[in-house]
Amino acid sequence: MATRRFDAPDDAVLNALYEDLADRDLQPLWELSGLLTPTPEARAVPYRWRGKVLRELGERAGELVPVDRGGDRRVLSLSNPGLDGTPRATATLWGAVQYLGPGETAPAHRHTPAALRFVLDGEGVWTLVDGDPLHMSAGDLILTPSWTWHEHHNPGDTPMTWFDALDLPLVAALDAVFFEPSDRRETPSATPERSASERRFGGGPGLLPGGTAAPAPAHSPLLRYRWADTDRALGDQLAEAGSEAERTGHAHVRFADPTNGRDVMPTMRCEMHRYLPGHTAAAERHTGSALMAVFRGAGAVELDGALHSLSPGDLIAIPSWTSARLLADEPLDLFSVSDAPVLEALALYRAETASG
Ligand code: 1HN
Repeated sequence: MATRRFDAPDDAVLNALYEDLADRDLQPLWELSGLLTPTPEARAVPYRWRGKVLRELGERAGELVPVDRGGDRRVLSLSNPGLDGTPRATATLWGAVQYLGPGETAPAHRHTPAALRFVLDGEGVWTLVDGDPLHMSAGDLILTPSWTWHEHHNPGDTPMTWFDALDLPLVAALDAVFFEPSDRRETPSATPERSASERRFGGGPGLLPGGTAAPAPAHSPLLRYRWADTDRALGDQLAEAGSEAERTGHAHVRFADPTNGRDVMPTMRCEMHRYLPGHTAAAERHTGSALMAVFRGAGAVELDGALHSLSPGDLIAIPSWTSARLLADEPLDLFSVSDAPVLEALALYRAETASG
């Protein structure tokens, strides 16, 4: 096909076109660059927040700032240095530490962004999810899915700090944030050792309630995943002669909806990893971003070639397409949360393992 030929236009005439385009809120694509990058170019940077610093600053906030300021939560939000001072850990994930002192309550509210808590240390706080009291103890994962009422109570005499992750930046980008505070102010009257959600859906391996199933929610009906179970699953993988975990020194589990094996919530995948010293798991990169929380052990993570040492309580942001490799000096237990279910649902998930 013949291509039309153009005489070089007069600068003034061309500039007039550009001004008219701008006046009418239009932009010529031929003047735009950097839109279609060969590979993802995340603005968030790979980053580590030190557990020791997070704990100390949480305690100071606990002494100085009442829990009712700022959405009824005493939360220190991770602000990725690549994201212009916004309180986002990555483009899609919010990460934070929350501090609740003895006798304090963070009152009930609900919002469309989904949240989860991973307990790094201590115990004693009860989170009520739609009124169901869930005890929080070290190594537990607690879900507060989208639009569920949730509140935190610390009836004990020791403060508690935990890791919060939310899909808030993603939900905000989709302009789908709704929030509602509750005017109910009650302390739980009974706190059974096992929550209602565990009594129904955590009855034992492979056991689900019989009868006609109620309409399935979009999230896991099991709201607490206990450390004793996670720990046993990781240990069993490593102990099984000839298993991939035993051969590589890297065990991992994915927290799943027990009724269908899907991720715990539509927007977030949760996993627990155990790396043994000398493990042979390769560096990996994938689309979508992740946050990691160091539960126990010591080692380092290499993110796009830069080494960050790891100690308990450290939080790490891994932006999309960042190459990550773990090194363990002693058995290293890492919790991770990512937006992988979103990338998978949209057929945008890609992963690469470094060779050699
Ligand atoms: C929130 O509701 C909680 O309920 C924690 O514990 C962190 C960060 C941003 C927005 C809402 C909670 C949060 C949050």
